[in-house]
Amino acid sequence: VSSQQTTDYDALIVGAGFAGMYMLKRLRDDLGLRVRVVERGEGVGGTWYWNRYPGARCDVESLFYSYSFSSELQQEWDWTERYPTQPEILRYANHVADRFNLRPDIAFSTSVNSARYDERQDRWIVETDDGAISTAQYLITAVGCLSASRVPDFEGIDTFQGATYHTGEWPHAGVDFTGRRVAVIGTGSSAIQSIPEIAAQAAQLTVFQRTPNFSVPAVNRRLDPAEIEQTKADYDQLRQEARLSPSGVLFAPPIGRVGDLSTEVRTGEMKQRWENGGAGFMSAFLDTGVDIEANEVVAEYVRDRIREIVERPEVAELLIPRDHPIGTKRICVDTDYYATYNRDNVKLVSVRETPIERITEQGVVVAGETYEVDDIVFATGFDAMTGALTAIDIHGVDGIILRDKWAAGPRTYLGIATAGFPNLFMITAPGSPSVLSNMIVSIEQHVDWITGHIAYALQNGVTRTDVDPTAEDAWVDHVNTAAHQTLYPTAASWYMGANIPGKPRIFMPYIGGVGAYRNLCDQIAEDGYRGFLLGAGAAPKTG
Ligand code: NA7
Repeated sequence: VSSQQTTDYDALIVGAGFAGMYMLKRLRDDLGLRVRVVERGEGVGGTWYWNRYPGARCDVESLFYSYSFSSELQQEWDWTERYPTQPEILRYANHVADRFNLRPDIAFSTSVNSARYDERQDRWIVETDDGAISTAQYLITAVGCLSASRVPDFEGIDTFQGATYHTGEWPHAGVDFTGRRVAVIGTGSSAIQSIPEIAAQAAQLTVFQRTPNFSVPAVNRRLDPAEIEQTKADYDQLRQEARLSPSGVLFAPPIGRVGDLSTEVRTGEMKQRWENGGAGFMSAFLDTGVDIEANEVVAEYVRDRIREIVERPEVAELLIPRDHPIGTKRICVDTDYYATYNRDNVKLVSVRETPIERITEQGVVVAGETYEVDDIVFATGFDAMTGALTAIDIHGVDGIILRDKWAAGPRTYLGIATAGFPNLFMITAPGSPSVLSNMIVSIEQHVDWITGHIAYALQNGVTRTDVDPTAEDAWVDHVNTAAHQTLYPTAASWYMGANIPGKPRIFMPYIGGVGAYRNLCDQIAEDGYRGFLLGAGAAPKTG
């Protein structure tokens, strides 16, 4: 450290996606702090910067998958489609960066290698991959929940002669699959969005499916100007309702418990929601997430639609999900996914009983048979929620490293802070409801709350804020108890860490809902940040 020129900040933020950008704005413009953002990409946008695969689109409606903090911003921006495409969301992120003059405070193409808490100074010492060292009183991670992309270590993967892609690290120039034989491995949300588009272009598409997923139609469309105008007129109220809702999205409310409703009423409700499109299908009934029989009624409705859409019965049977209750893996929202299997150039290979053996120069080997392809698309997901955090060497007090502290599963207080790592705030960490919600609603809540916490510390001479381990234990228990009152932990999902071999199986997000969570966080703030150990001592270094 001594030989290096160091730069001192009040706060250093990791990541310039929607969380990092808004965090920068609040700390810089509202608290007047000296803030630096470090971003590994060449531009802003986070998830929407990296995930440029064909068909990439948000599953939350555009009018609500957007910031609410600025009335001018939400009034002046015009979304074009019900569900925004990746390019449109990225344009929006860039617009926000320009409009609020965020770029001068972001170091692009730079990654954080390590962060070490200096207990004498109550400051973080942060080392980036350009060799620079910075110090900051506060370290705030805005690294995203699905940002550490993962390709399984298939044997022979390096011998493949064709091109390989991961959906989460898609080339910026795009990929032209015209005339090519393409393999897609995986059938999660990214695969379900890209498969119809790749199939329309490629000579031949082979999909390797381990676990079938439930998907509902998006029923995407151009937005009607009158609809945009109406929403804009009502924005203040609608945003507030979204903030206090369970998921940050304004779905039509459930009509009752499955068991209390006649078959006719249930089917009518599901049909209407299916035809309307989107994830609101999952909110038809009160008990789908907690009662397996109720869940089966909804699951069976979707299975029937798959049987209806897919012409070849043996293919339909392979596509029908039976391994997990519907909704316990994030529901996929698609455009023509199931119908794509009616195309002559699309083949579905189940790798459930016979896993992918290896990859050779020519292609993918399953049950002794080689599927020859020119390109392989890995739609194999992410080391979700913890991967991007544990990739950084974060050293807290007494030499503890975050990765080691979380070896048996992540532990946080409110999904925002973790004991032994003072002055570290994590936006949408495990233990927060974020990934079960409209991300932007959760991000704004976290950022506002962290801003309030830092303002409180500044006003009260607090230089060090750590989590009381007792409060953390209680929160971890609460998150766990809440999850186990539902069907969610029964699925081998990335919420459970189940997609990464060896990762502890713990339900990571908080299932209590964003509205209830917000109220709880507000109450904790009002109680003087109950559950935090607030200390004064070391003198602030900047100023
Ligand atoms: P997901 O949802 O984690 O999907 C990854 C897919 O890759 C899933 O179908 C996996 O099957 C499959 N996979 C992973 N490893 C293998 C191996 N070894 N062999 C075969 N198949 C494999 O990631 P996405 O990018 O699609 O979506 C992530 C989130 O982004 C999504 O939930 C939305 O919130 C947005 P598995 O189910 O594990 O058997």
